[in-house]
Amino acid sequence: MTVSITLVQGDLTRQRVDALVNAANSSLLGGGGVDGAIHRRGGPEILADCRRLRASLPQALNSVRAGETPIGKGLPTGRAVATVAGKLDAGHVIHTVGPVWSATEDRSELLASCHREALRVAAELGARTVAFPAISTGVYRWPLDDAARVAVRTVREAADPALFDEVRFVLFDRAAYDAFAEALAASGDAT
Ligand code: AR6
Repeated sequence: MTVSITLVQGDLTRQRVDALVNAANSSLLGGGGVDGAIHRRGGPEILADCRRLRASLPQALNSVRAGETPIGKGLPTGRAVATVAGKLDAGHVIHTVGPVWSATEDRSELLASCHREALRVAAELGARTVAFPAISTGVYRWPLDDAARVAVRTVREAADPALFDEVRFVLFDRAAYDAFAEALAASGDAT
């Protein structure tokens, strides 16, 4: 049994789910893309909670892992933390920091880690429906097809169907939707 993975073309900030995943940056203070949209629609409560979290990041993360950005410089790439969801139709926002695409270095393990960590935090919160954007495929320039393969494979491997009813990828445009649809079909064939 694998978790139910669904695809929607649309706006992540309009989803009614237990938890929404934000493609944030290490500062946790907002930015463009889906991050900007979440803060705009969700209102100032989310940013206030992000500021509180920033101030307590070592405790919030429990531990720092070898090789990670030292705490004090924000949330390390590949990790995830949860805040309130403000005015959004969601129970929580889980902020994760995707890797910037590199043509010379394979950072796919960090992209996979974003999905695993977001799911781990969601499970801790008891969130059974979780919506993800296509992390790293905007400002961070990760090619859609490859990002889709990593995201779908990781969710299939990491999401325990006993803990989650649905993991939804919310894709902003047709190209992103098609890339995820292809990755999902291919991963289904493989299992
Ligand atoms: N709903 C769903 N998907 C969206 C939405 C939306 N409302 N808006 C954009 N996307 P990006 P990244 C798609 O740039 O690449 C921010 O400034 C978008 O088309 O949001 O991980 C942060 O603060 C793309 O497919 O995130 C960081 O600094 C995907 O969401 C940086 O960008 C991700 O694009 C993170 O870059």
